[in-house]
Amino acid sequence: MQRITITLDEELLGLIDRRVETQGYQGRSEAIRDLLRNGLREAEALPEDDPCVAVVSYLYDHTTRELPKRLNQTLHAHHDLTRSTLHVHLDAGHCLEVSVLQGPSGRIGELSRQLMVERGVEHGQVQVIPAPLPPATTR
Ligand code: NI
Repeated sequence: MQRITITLDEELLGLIDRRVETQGYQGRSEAIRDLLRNGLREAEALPEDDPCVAVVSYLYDHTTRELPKRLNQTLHAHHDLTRSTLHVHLDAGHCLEVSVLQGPSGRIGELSRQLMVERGVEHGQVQVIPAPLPPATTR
């Protein structure tokens, strides 16, 4: 095993500590390893050429400089993969977006990661569902 250093905000660390307590983990490292394994398994579930649809949801602070613009540009740059996006103005500063994507698993995974790792995105989640692509004439 190797030792690495990661930076987490207090809120996230609090959630991990609560998980350690309630789920009976030996410590933070074990809980984090478990979460990482689950996250990685989900991302690599399908072969990269397999067609799928994905539901990507992310909550963000829209006052983060340029963030709404960057998210929008990312979606436009992949317009062939994006089917629809729902935008909810949650409160004065936060927005929730739910994007439905469709395409080959590898490209869908790449696009969802790109959306979720933007600075200012606080919660990102993706659900990938195997599904055939629609016939070319209807796309
Ligand atoms: Ni909004």
